[in-house]
Amino acid sequence: MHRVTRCGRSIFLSLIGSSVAIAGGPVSIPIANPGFEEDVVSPGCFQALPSISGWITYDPELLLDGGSNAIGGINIPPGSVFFPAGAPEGEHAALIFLETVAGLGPVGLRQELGVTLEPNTTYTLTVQVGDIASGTGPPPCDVFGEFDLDGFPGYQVQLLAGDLVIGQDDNTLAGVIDDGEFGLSTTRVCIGANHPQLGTTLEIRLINLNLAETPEDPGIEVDFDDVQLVVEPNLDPLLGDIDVDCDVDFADFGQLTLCWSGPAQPPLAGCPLGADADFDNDNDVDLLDFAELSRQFTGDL
Ligand SMILES: [Ca+2]
Ligand SMILES: [Ca+2]
Ligand SMILES: [Ca+2]
Ligand SMILES: [Ca+2]
Repeated sequence: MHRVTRCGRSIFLSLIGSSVAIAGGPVSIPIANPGFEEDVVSPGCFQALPSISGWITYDPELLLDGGSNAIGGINIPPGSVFFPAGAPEGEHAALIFLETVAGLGPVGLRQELGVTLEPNTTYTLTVQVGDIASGTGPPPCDVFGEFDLDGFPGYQVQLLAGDLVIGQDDNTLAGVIDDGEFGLSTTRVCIGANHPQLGTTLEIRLINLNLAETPEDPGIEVDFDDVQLVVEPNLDPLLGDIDVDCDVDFADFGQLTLCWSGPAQPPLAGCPLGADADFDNDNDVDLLDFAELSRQFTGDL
């Protein structure tokens, strides 16, 4: 459950040796080669590449061989047999093509960003994810004949901080996009005041899950384009979120218990981390505040 929290405070992003203040609005985090336009491919063609500019290959099972199993680029003009609507952004997209290693593990692209995870922010990662259609490219890339690219092997789009996945789209577009279509993947991550990965470096991963399909629909390729990451301060307090982690769950009830104080006691004595559990602002934490917290509960029962 990602709901936006906190009131207007200036937040500073460390950006590759400099700082950029974001006092209110969203700010785009720089990404190298975000639309995969830097590696030029002939119009309408696709091409295996040893590497993709700005990105690092993620291949934990060592499945890539540069031929039958490869990363690369694809040039997608409108009317392309592979994606009739053309590229979502520019002319090119990245591809991860795994023809002979189905089911043996994921392969992807990753990029470490020059920024660290900041408190009281929401990150929104968007990526165009493509399910390529079968077809034969135009000359000079028609020498390979027709590729059977029916089906879809699944994907993940991940945002990491310090090597830990803090948010991801785990294949939600599978069954939504069809052969020959791109769809927009959106991952929103609300970061509270005390997230354990604060200060660690952000990273994006784009993954072909390489799930085994059928001989008729082998599902060997996923395409990616137009990667964008936006960060914005959490502006509105989420009532009941005492521990400021962007939800109201049992941890917040635990905090409320610690903050419990009757009228005879100093208000809010014992509250940790400056937590505010006096939701009705009557200078105590009692059953009325407990009832308010119950109304705001967003966690899983
Ligand atoms: Ca592009
Ligand atoms: Ca396909
Ligand atoms: Ca909470
Ligand atoms: Ca109260």
